[in-house]
Amino acid sequence: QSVLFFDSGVGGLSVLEQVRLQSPQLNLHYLMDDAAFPYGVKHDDELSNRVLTVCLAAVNQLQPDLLVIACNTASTLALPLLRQQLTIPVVGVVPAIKPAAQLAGNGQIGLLATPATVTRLYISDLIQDFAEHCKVERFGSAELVCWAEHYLHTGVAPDNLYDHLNPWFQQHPQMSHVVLGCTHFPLLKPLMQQLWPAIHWIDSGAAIARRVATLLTPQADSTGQLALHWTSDRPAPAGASRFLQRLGPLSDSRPLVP
Ligand code: DGN
Repeated sequence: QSVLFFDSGVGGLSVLEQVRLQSPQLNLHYLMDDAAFPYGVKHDDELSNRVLTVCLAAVNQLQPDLLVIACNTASTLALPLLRQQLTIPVVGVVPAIKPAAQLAGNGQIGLLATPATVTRLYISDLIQDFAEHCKVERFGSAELVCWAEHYLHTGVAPDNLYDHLNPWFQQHPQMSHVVLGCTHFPLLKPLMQQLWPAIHWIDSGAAIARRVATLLTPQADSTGQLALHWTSDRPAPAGASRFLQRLGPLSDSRPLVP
């Protein structure tokens, strides 16, 4: 049985990694829409159309049993539309505000996501439903997405990250838990933990892996293949290839034209 993971760039790899750890026998396809990267600054209509077009084409070509939209920006916008159009189950990633609010009690939590995600109505609803008892500070960053992309290629200077985020932490010294509401950001977690050791960082990767495990049961003799696809006419994305090859050999690596 196979799962297709979808994101604009390398971010969804943070979710794929958790699924691989939990269900090593599943066959995993990773698709990055690098031709339309980044998603976090696009208008809603343009983004919904793009996500729908690419996902329908990819499901048609790869025939997965399950689609994981491993992108908060796309999930908080296009999940209902995708579920209408597809017959396979679609799992989305939304910021882990509920668990963070449970852990923080009456305290203060931060939401770090793309500029598009932090302004979504979906987020206000999540906060109203699950985090009314605590204060939620939002920070939308397109820069962090780009740094996460670079992180897999060349590394990132910790100073850049520090200068970008530290004013926010200084403004909100009570903030104890920060939700990584963009799948790119857990890739930077080792660096963030070093820079702000007192903060608890919370993402949705492990929860998505548990959800996937409840929906699919891999065949006992499956070896768990890994494949990489991208939508541009550029060569195979080096950072994503390296990341996946740490998890196992790649059985397939080729562009997918929507
Ligand atoms: N990884 C995406 C997310 O979780 O929102 C953001 C990607 C982007 O293109 N900005």
